[in-house]
Amino acid sequence: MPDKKLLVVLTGAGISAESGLKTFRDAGGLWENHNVLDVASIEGWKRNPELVHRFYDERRKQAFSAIPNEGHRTLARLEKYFDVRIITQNVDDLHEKAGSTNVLHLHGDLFSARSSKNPLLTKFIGDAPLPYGESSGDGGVWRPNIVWFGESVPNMTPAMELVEKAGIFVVVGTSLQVYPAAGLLDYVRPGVPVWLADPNAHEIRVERRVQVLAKPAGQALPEIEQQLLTLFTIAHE
Ligand code: BV8
Repeated sequence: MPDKKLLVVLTGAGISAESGLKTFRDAGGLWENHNVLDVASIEGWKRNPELVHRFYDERRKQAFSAIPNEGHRTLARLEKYFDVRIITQNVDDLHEKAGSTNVLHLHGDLFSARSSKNPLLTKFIGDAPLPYGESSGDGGVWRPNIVWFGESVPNMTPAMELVEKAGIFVVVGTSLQVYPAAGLLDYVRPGVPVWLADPNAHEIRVERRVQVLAKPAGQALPEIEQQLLTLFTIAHE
Protein backbone atom coordinates (compact mmCIF):
# COMPACT_ATOMS: atom_id res chain seq x y z
CA MET A 1 0.00 0.00 0.00
CA PRO A 2 1.65 3.33 -1.04
CA ASP A 3 2.05 5.89 1.77
CA LYS A 4 -1.34 7.06 2.93
CA LYS A 5 -2.29 10.59 1.85
CA LEU A 6 -1.99 13.18 4.64
CA LEU A 7 -5.53 14.26 5.56
CA VAL A 8 -5.51 17.20 8.01
CA VAL A 9 -8.75 18.13 9.78
CA LEU A 10 -9.35 21.36 11.74
CA THR A 11 -12.23 20.97 14.17
CA GLY A 12 -14.11 23.34 16.46
CA ALA A 13 -16.94 23.28 18.98
CA GLY A 14 -19.51 22.43 16.28
CA ILE A 15 -18.27 18.85 15.89
CA SER A 16 -19.13 18.23 19.55
CA ALA A 17 -22.57 19.89 19.33
CA GLU A 18 -24.32 16.59 18.43
CA SER A 19 -22.69 15.09 21.52
CA GLY A 20 -24.55 17.64 23.62
CA LEU A 21 -21.68 20.07 24.32
CA LYS A 22 -22.58 23.74 23.81
CA THR A 23 -20.68 25.79 21.23
CA PHE A 24 -19.45 29.32 21.88
CA ARG A 25 -21.79 30.87 19.34
CA ASP A 26 -24.86 28.94 20.52
CA ALA A 27 -24.05 30.33 23.93
CA GLY A 28 -24.12 33.71 22.19
CA GLY A 29 -20.95 34.72 23.96
CA LEU A 30 -22.65 34.05 27.27
CA TRP A 31 -21.39 30.70 28.37
CA GLU A 32 -23.43 29.09 31.13
CA ASN A 33 -24.48 32.70 31.88
CA HIS A 34 -20.94 34.01 32.01
CA ASN A 35 -19.20 36.47 29.68
CA VAL A 36 -16.61 34.39 27.82
CA LEU A 37 -13.84 36.79 28.78
CA ASP A 38 -14.70 36.46 32.48
CA VAL A 39 -14.22 32.68 32.43
CA ALA A 40 -11.92 31.93 29.44
CA SER A 41 -9.23 34.62 29.61
CA ILE A 42 -6.07 35.00 31.66
CA GLU A 43 -7.37 38.33 33.01
CA GLY A 44 -10.58 36.63 34.09
CA TRP A 45 -8.60 33.98 35.97
CA LYS A 46 -6.50 36.60 37.74
CA ARG A 47 -9.66 38.55 38.63
CA ASN A 48 -11.72 35.66 39.96
CA PRO A 49 -9.88 32.31 39.88
CA GLU A 50 -12.54 30.50 41.94
CA LEU A 51 -15.24 31.41 39.37
CA VAL A 52 -13.01 30.17 36.54
CA HIS A 53 -12.23 26.90 38.36
CA ARG A 54 -15.95 26.30 38.98
CA PHE A 55 -16.72 27.04 35.30
CA TYR A 56 -14.18 24.46 34.14
CA ASP A 57 -15.23 21.93 36.80
CA GLU A 58 -18.76 22.08 35.31
CA ARG A 59 -17.56 21.72 31.72
CA ARG A 60 -15.15 18.92 32.70
CA LYS A 61 -18.02 16.94 34.25
CA GLN A 62 -20.23 17.47 31.15
CA ALA A 63 -17.49 16.53 28.69
CA PHE A 64 -16.41 13.49 30.75
CA SER A 65 -19.80 11.84 30.27
CA ALA A 66 -20.30 12.99 26.64
CA ILE A 67 -20.03 10.36 23.91
CA PRO A 68 -18.55 10.82 20.42
CA ASN A 69 -21.01 11.27 17.53
CA GLU A 70 -20.95 10.05 13.92
CA GLY A 71 -18.71 12.99 13.00
CA HIS A 72 -15.97 11.94 15.43
CA ARG A 73 -16.41 8.27 14.47
CA THR A 74 -16.07 9.03 10.75
CA LEU A 75 -12.76 10.81 11.29
CA ALA A 76 -11.49 7.85 13.32
CA ARG A 77 -12.63 5.44 10.56
CA LEU A 78 -10.77 7.43 7.88
CA GLU A 79 -7.46 6.41 9.51
CA LYS A 80 -7.92 3.11 7.66
CA TYR A 81 -7.35 4.84 4.31
CA PHE A 82 -5.53 8.10 5.11
CA ASP A 83 -2.83 9.44 7.42
CA VAL A 84 -5.37 11.47 9.45
CA ARG A 85 -4.09 14.27 11.68
CA ILE A 86 -6.68 16.20 13.69
CA ILE A 87 -5.99 19.75 14.85
CA THR A 88 -8.73 20.62 17.31
CA GLN A 89 -9.68 23.86 19.06
CA ASN A 90 -11.82 21.76 21.40
CA VAL A 91 -10.86 20.95 24.96
CA ASP A 92 -13.02 17.80 25.15
CA ASP A 93 -11.60 14.33 24.37
CA LEU A 94 -14.30 13.12 21.99
CA HIS A 95 -11.87 12.61 19.10
CA GLU A 96 -9.74 10.36 21.32
CA LYS A 97 -12.82 8.56 22.69
CA ALA A 98 -13.91 7.87 19.07
CA GLY A 99 -10.52 6.26 18.36
CA SER A 100 -8.58 8.98 16.54
CA THR A 101 -4.88 8.41 17.25
CA ASN A 102 -3.39 11.73 16.09
CA VAL A 103 -5.06 14.67 17.85
CA LEU A 104 -3.31 18.02 18.40
CA HIS A 105 -5.13 20.24 20.92
CA LEU A 106 -4.48 23.91 20.12
CA HIS A 107 -6.32 25.28 23.16
CA GLY A 108 -5.56 22.67 25.82
CA ASP A 109 -7.71 19.97 27.37
CA LEU A 110 -10.19 19.79 30.24
CA PHE A 111 -8.81 16.61 31.78
CA SER A 112 -5.38 17.87 32.77
CA ALA A 113 -4.13 20.73 34.95
CA ARG A 114 -0.94 22.80 34.53
CA SER A 115 1.26 24.85 36.81
CA SER A 116 0.44 28.57 36.72
CA LYS A 117 4.20 29.13 36.46
CA ASN A 118 5.22 26.47 33.95
CA PRO A 119 2.83 25.35 31.17
CA LEU A 120 4.96 22.23 30.66
CA LEU A 121 4.29 21.00 34.21
CA THR A 122 0.95 19.20 33.85
CA LYS A 123 -0.96 16.42 35.59
CA PHE A 124 -3.95 14.27 34.58
CA ILE A 125 -7.07 15.03 36.67
CA GLY A 126 -9.81 13.14 34.79
CA ASP A 127 -13.26 14.49 35.77
CA ALA A 128 -12.14 15.66 39.23
CA PRO A 129 -12.87 19.24 40.33
CA LEU A 130 -9.73 21.42 40.49
CA PRO A 131 -9.74 23.56 43.65
CA TYR A 132 -7.97 26.93 43.29
CA GLY A 133 -4.77 27.53 45.25
CA GLU A 134 -3.30 24.03 45.40
CA SER A 135 0.49 24.33 45.07
CA SER A 136 1.97 22.75 41.93
CA GLY A 137 5.27 22.41 43.79
CA ASP A 138 7.19 24.82 41.53
CA GLY A 139 6.09 28.02 43.22
CA GLY A 140 2.89 28.12 41.22
CA VAL A 141 -0.62 26.72 41.69
CA TRP A 142 -2.52 24.16 39.61
CA ARG A 143 -4.84 25.78 37.01
CA PRO A 144 -6.90 24.38 34.12
CA ASN A 145 -4.62 23.26 31.25
CA ILE A 146 -6.48 25.55 28.85
CA VAL A 147 -5.11 28.23 26.49
CA TRP A 148 -7.18 31.26 27.47
CA PHE A 149 -7.86 34.40 25.45
CA GLY A 150 -4.80 36.60 25.77
CA GLU A 151 -2.41 33.61 26.05
CA SER A 152 -0.11 32.41 23.28
CA VAL A 153 -0.88 29.11 21.51
CA PRO A 154 2.23 26.88 21.88
CA ASN A 155 0.96 24.18 19.48
CA MET A 156 0.54 26.61 16.58
CA THR A 157 3.99 25.77 15.17
CA PRO A 158 3.41 22.00 14.83
CA ALA A 159 -0.10 22.76 13.57
CA MET A 160 1.17 25.09 10.81
CA GLU A 161 3.82 22.54 9.78
CA LEU A 162 1.14 19.87 9.47
CA VAL A 163 -1.19 22.05 7.39
CA GLU A 164 1.67 22.98 5.03
CA LYS A 165 2.18 19.26 4.31
CA ALA A 166 -1.52 18.36 3.98
CA GLY A 167 -2.65 16.63 0.77
CA ILE A 168 -6.32 17.13 1.77
CA PHE A 169 -7.77 19.65 4.27
CA VAL A 170 -11.15 19.50 6.03
CA VAL A 171 -12.59 22.21 8.31
CA VAL A 172 -15.56 21.18 10.44
CA GLY A 173 -17.58 22.87 13.18
CA THR A 174 -15.71 26.12 13.61
CA SER A 175 -16.77 29.71 12.97
CA LEU A 176 -13.12 30.53 12.13
CA GLN A 177 -13.32 33.64 14.32
CA VAL A 178 -10.52 33.01 16.79
CA TYR A 179 -6.90 33.64 15.85
CA PRO A 180 -4.31 32.38 15.34
CA ALA A 181 -6.21 29.05 14.92
CA ALA A 182 -8.45 30.42 12.16
CA GLY A 183 -5.35 31.50 10.23
CA LEU A 184 -4.34 27.85 9.67
CA LEU A 185 -6.44 27.85 6.50
CA ASP A 186 -3.87 30.24 4.96
CA TYR A 187 -1.18 27.56 5.27
CA VAL A 188 -2.93 25.08 2.96
CA ARG A 189 -0.89 24.84 -0.23
CA PRO A 190 -2.53 26.00 -3.50
CA GLY A 191 -4.22 23.12 -5.29
CA VAL A 192 -4.89 21.10 -2.14
CA PRO A 193 -8.64 20.27 -1.99
CA VAL A 194 -10.49 21.82 0.99
CA TRP A 195 -13.88 20.79 2.39
CA LEU A 196 -15.87 22.86 4.90
CA ALA A 197 -18.70 21.29 6.89
CA ASP A 198 -20.93 23.60 8.94
CA PRO A 199 -24.74 24.11 8.97
CA ASN A 200 -24.09 27.88 9.01
CA ALA A 201 -21.37 27.77 6.34
CA HIS A 202 -23.00 30.76 4.63
CA GLU A 203 -21.89 32.89 7.61
CA ILE A 204 -18.23 31.86 7.33
CA ARG A 205 -15.96 33.94 5.12
CA VAL A 206 -13.10 31.99 3.55
CA GLU A 207 -10.59 33.43 1.09
CA ARG A 208 -10.21 30.34 -1.06
CA ARG A 209 -12.30 27.86 -3.00
CA VAL A 210 -13.74 25.26 -0.64
CA GLN A 211 -16.30 22.50 -1.11
CA VAL A 212 -19.09 23.36 1.32
CA LEU A 213 -21.49 20.96 3.02
CA ALA A 214 -23.94 23.12 4.96
CA LYS A 215 -24.94 20.23 7.24
CA PRO A 216 -24.23 18.99 10.75
CA ALA A 217 -20.95 17.11 11.14
CA GLY A 218 -22.74 13.79 11.79
CA GLN A 219 -24.22 13.93 8.25
CA ALA A 220 -21.53 15.91 6.40
CA LEU A 221 -18.49 13.86 7.42
CA PRO A 222 -19.82 10.48 6.17
CA GLU A 223 -20.59 12.24 2.86
CA ILE A 224 -17.07 13.66 2.70
CA GLU A 225 -15.74 10.18 3.54
CA GLN A 226 -17.53 8.74 0.48
CA GLN A 227 -16.25 11.57 -1.74
CA LEU A 228 -12.68 11.05 -0.53
CA LEU A 229 -12.77 7.29 -1.03
CA THR A 230 -14.13 7.74 -4.54
CA LEU A 231 -11.82 10.67 -5.43
CA PHE A 232 -8.74 8.84 -4.25
CA THR A 233 -10.06 5.64 -5.87
CA ILE A 234 -9.70 3.61 -2.74
CA ALA A 235 -11.48 0.27 -3.12
CA HIS A 236 -13.64 0.09 -0.07
CA GLU A 237 -16.04 -2.59 1.04
C1 BV8 B 1 -3.47 35.07 21.26
C2 BV8 B 1 -10.17 27.49 25.12
C3 BV8 B 1 -1.56 36.42 21.55
C4 BV8 B 1 -11.16 28.00 26.10
C5 BV8 B 1 -10.24 29.11 23.37
C6 BV8 B 1 -9.14 41.27 17.81
C7 BV8 B 1 -9.04 40.80 16.50
C8 BV8 B 1 -8.42 39.57 16.21
C9 BV8 B 1 -7.90 38.80 17.24
C10 BV8 B 1 -8.02 39.28 18.54
C11 BV8 B 1 -8.63 40.49 18.83
N1 BV8 B 1 -8.60 40.65 20.16
C12 BV8 B 1 -7.99 39.59 20.72
C13 BV8 B 1 -7.61 38.75 19.76
C14 BV8 B 1 -6.89 37.48 19.90
C15 BV8 B 1 -7.85 36.41 20.38
C16 BV8 B 1 -9.00 36.25 19.42
O1 BV8 B 1 -8.86 35.66 18.35
N2 BV8 B 1 -10.17 36.78 19.83
C17 BV8 B 1 -11.34 36.67 19.00
C18 BV8 B 1 -12.57 36.50 19.89
C19 BV8 B 1 -11.46 37.92 18.14
N3 BV8 B 1 -7.07 35.20 20.40
C20 BV8 B 1 -6.36 34.89 21.50
O2 BV8 B 1 -6.39 35.50 22.54
C21 BV8 B 1 -5.43 33.69 21.33
N4 BV8 B 1 -4.13 34.06 21.80
O3 BV8 B 1 -3.85 35.72 20.32
O4 BV8 B 1 -2.31 35.29 21.93
C22 BV8 B 1 -0.39 36.42 22.46
C23 BV8 B 1 0.86 36.19 21.93
C24 BV8 B 1 1.94 36.21 22.78
C25 BV8 B 1 1.76 36.42 24.15
C26 BV8 B 1 0.50 36.61 24.67
C27 BV8 B 1 -0.60 36.61 23.83
C28 BV8 B 1 -5.87 32.52 22.18
C29 BV8 B 1 -7.23 32.07 21.74
C30 BV8 B 1 -7.58 30.79 22.46
C31 BV8 B 1 -8.74 31.04 23.38
N5 BV8 B 1 -9.24 29.76 23.91
N6 BV8 B 1 -10.61 27.93 23.82
C32 BV8 B 1 -12.19 26.97 26.36
O5 BV8 B 1 -12.56 26.22 25.45
O6 BV8 B 1 -12.66 26.98 27.50
S1 BV8 B 1 -11.03 29.74 22.03
C33 BV8 B 1 -12.48 28.95 21.74
O7 BV8 B 1 -13.26 29.76 20.87
C34 BV8 B 1 -12.39 27.67 20.96
O8 BV8 B 1 -11.31 26.91 21.37
C35 BV8 B 1 -12.28 28.11 19.52
O9 BV8 B 1 -10.96 28.35 19.17
C36 BV8 B 1 -12.95 29.45 19.53
C37 BV8 B 1 -14.16 29.55 18.65
O10 BV8 B 1 -14.89 28.47 18.84
P1 BV8 B 1 -15.36 27.50 17.63
O11 BV8 B 1 -14.72 26.21 17.92
O12 BV8 B 1 -15.17 28.07 16.28
O13 BV8 B 1 -16.85 27.47 18.01
P2 BV8 B 1 -17.96 28.53 17.63
O14 BV8 B 1 -19.06 28.35 18.62
O15 BV8 B 1 -17.38 29.89 17.41
O16 BV8 B 1 -18.42 28.00 16.21
C38 BV8 B 1 -19.04 26.73 16.15
C39 BV8 B 1 -19.35 26.47 14.71
O17 BV8 B 1 -19.92 25.18 14.63
C40 BV8 B 1 -20.36 27.45 14.15
O18 BV8 B 1 -19.90 27.93 12.90
C41 BV8 B 1 -21.63 26.61 14.01
O19 BV8 B 1 -22.38 26.98 12.88
C42 BV8 B 1 -21.07 25.24 13.81
N7 BV8 B 1 -21.94 24.14 14.22
C43 BV8 B 1 -22.98 24.16 15.11
N8 BV8 B 1 -23.52 22.92 15.19
C44 BV8 B 1 -22.81 22.11 14.34
C45 BV8 B 1 -21.80 22.89 13.74
N9 BV8 B 1 -20.93 22.38 12.83
C46 BV8 B 1 -21.05 21.07 12.53
N10 BV8 B 1 -21.98 20.26 13.07
C47 BV8 B 1 -22.88 20.75 13.97
N11 BV8 B 1 -23.80 19.93 14.50
